[in-house]
Amino acid sequence: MSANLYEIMQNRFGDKRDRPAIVTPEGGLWTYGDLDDLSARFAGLLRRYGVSPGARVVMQVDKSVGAVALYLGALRAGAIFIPLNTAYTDDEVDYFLKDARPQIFVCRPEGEEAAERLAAGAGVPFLKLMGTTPDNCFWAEALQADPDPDIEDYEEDDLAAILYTSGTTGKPKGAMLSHGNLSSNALTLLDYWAFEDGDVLLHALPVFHVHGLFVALNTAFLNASKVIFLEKFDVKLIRKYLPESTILMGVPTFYTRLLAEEDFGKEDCATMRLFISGSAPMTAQVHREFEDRTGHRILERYGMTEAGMITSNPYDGERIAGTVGFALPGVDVRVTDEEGNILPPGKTGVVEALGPNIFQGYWQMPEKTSEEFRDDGFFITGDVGSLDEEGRLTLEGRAKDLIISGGLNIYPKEIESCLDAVEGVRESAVIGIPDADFGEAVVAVIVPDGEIGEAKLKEVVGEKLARFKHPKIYHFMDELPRNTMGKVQKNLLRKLYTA
Ligand code: MLC
Ligand code: AMP
Repeated sequence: MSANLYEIMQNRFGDKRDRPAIVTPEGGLWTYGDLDDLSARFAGLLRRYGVSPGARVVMQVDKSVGAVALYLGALRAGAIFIPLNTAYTDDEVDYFLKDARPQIFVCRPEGEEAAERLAAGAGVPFLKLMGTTPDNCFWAEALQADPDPDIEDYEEDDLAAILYTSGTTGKPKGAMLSHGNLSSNALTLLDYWAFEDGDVLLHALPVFHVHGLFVALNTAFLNASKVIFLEKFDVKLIRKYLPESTILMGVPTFYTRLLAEEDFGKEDCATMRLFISGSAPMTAQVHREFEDRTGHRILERYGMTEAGMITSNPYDGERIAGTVGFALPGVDVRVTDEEGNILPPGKTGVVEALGPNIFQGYWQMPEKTSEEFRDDGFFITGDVGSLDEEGRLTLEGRAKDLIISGGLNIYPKEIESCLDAVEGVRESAVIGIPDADFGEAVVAVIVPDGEIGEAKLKEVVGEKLARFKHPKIYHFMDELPRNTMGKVQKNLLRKLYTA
């Protein structure tokens, strides 16, 4: 059998084609048969536009069933699917298009003008527009196209997707994920989280990241589950649909926002089997309060763009707040010191992982790739933590300078480079401070060099960087605190501005 993820899915939902695959609050219903048909039409269309195996398909569109079917169509055609956050600015998209060199770029209708310029500049042969309904767009074109049932015959190592992730230095890197990476991880999670017939997934995450696309959708489709598909997280809609669902996957902000509803509690969760949290740390207090209010203990797991899911609290065993659980079956996790020596239980160091889930390297960056792997194949995650005697992992920080806000990664270096280039800024430091809603909030500390005001900084940042990366607060200082090595002491800044 082919290792193409789509073929594995099709084999699992093949005799359940009448089952609902996706339902929407607007009354939309797509069965597994409908989704199979629509993805075959997208596959045919992609092939018609010259998407041969290994060609890239970049998609930057709002969440919709069309977007999901395009993802599945790309898998079928053997394309490398590259979803982009809709918050990315033209500058950011320009970089991704030039780096990925796709055969086709599918974008939102509102972005047509800029997209035409960007696609032309990057030499992208085809630009297509896709909205959130099948009217008058690439989705409509797919509906009129003939279905192409062929599924590219692939090996496990063949690429399925590239997901861009920013870095502590320089430009974003494209993490290459293979069909085997995605299928092994999703099949493991199905088992580990005890998916069962009749499970209904409430889906409110974006579909351009590992969490919403691969963890949530791949597991649901492999289980032939119904997905209640919300355009985005909306606490009212979540409460409306929880009583029809059995599983929710979310970032910690989902849970703090639910808890902020005074009357949220057991009644909302009567049909629920499992609440899963990840992408950012969840505090023990939120864990406790959620359990007190609903009777459900949230299952926290840990993952990464480059690795999919790495560890998880157990389904049946004890779920401990503050730990991210055990290495998933088939995955090895260890903790090492700076030289790469393996540390014993209880000692804190960098978390490393090895397994069929670990990515194939960064797109066209062999040197960056080799920097992040040990000689024996372990991937250096950049997260800091410790294992206990039983093998439970507790994350204690990050070796990388990274802020996680509402489950989205923000690399301070990227914002600092943008701010430092503004006339009137001598230098800047960007830090994350605790935030009740987003977990961490971005704060910029500016050392002026002449006249510079917040308005100008906001204008420049607004042009260059996606909105979620924008500093929520600007502070001005005469000088940044530095240690004897000349390194900015961000811990001091965090203490100062948290206070
Ligand atoms: C939105 N904003 C954010 C933000 N999301 N700012 C910082 N961090 C975020 N995550 C901005 C908006 O642009 C807006 O700006 C303002 O904050 C308020 O927006 P909102 O309406 O309150 O936000 P909302 O649309 O409700 O989104 C919040 C959210 C969303 C938490 C629901 O960000 C979300 O769905 N996050 C999940 C991200 C995710 O999927 N992460 C997984 C990555 S994979 P303004 O200026 O207009 O007011 C991964 C691996 C793993 O990490 O382990 O899973
Ligand atoms: P990304 O690069 O967007 O895939 O984000 C991955 C990062 O999110 C990891 O390297 C961790 O730092 C963080 N992360 C994911 N899950 C958790 C979790 N449960 N607790 C703490 N941090 C997490």
